[in-house]
Amino acid sequence: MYLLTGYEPFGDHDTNPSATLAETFDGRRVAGHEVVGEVLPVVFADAADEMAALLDEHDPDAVVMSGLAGGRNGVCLERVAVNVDDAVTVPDNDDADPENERIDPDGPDARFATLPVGDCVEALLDEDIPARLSNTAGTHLCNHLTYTTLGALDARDSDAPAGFLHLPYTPPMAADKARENNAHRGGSVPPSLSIEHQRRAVETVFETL
Ligand code: PCA
Repeated sequence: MYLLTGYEPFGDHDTNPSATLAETFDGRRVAGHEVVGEVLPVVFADAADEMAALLDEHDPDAVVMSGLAGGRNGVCLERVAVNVDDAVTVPDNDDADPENERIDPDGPDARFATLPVGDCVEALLDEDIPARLSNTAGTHLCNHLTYTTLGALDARDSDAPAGFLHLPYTPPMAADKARENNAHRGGSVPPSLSIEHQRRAVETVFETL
């Protein structure tokens, strides 16, 4: 089976497209594989344990993690996760606000996604979905989960490809931001991508595998 994770809302967001996608795909078959979709809490202290439980329960053939990265102008396939937690200015949903902390003091500085990220981007572009390979997943929970999940799969000798998909705002979220930014007075509006394009993006990544 293929595991797809998303996140609950966090920060000043009321929704998170990655949660919608995890719920949408849960129980469906894509590219001949059953998909289990799980919505994870945005809590640094729990992320690795929750993922370890999912890996133990499902022994997935692939792990596609997803999350919101407001401001990105397309779907981003993350190439790398670094050994740093820094919430910058957005504490997690338990109010944890790590600053420049190592995720694993004994771990490598970085781990590379094992998803074929370049092939996935090409497949997304072939579907006319705006996408690119990204060289930073930031230092918030999405990076943390990617780093710890790649380590957990390695420790299990798993050859399941794993990686992280960062998603832009949906159009309603971008409209909310535009209102906050006084767009009617010339303030900015962030980029967005419809949930249907985002859904198709996840499907395309699974099909590429
Ligand atoms: N995005 C955050 C954490 C949860 C989410 O959806 C991130 O990019 O780290």
